[in-house]
Amino acid sequence: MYRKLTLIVAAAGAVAASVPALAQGQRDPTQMLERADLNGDGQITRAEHTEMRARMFDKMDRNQDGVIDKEDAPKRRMMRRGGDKFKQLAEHLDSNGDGRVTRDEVVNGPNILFDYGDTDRNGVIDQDEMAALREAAAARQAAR
Ligand SMILES: [Ca+2]
Ligand SMILES: [Ca+2]
Ligand SMILES: [Ca+2]
Repeated sequence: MYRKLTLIVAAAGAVAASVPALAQGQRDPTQMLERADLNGDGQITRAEHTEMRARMFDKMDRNQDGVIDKEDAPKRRMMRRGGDKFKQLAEHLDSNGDGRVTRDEVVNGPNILFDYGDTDRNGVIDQDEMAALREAAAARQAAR
């Protein structure tokens, strides 16, 4: 019984990990970073992080015109929660606040999370740095 439950929990975790951060509305930034480890070597390079942001942009830019704006938002009556999350993320990404998020803004914009995590500034977030980030995120959650 217990064993079975553990299996189900593990399976649910695997599914959650494959769902894009946007759909999940993930609040823990380290999970977003972990997903950026595209070659699965446990380290996130700046290139991998940039690639992840490009993929995220392409997912959000539904009509593929190179700009995320309200036309790309999910239809409200279809997925209300998804729409709100889309708005939040779009606002967060819109660095100059003009209501439009260009691909350039997302892919080449300031990399605050990466810079914050890469404490020794070598262009790679290694497992130690990731662990430190995770601890910081957990501490923030606990303080809430
Ligand atoms: Ca990697
Ligand atoms: Ca668009
Ligand atoms: Ca580093």
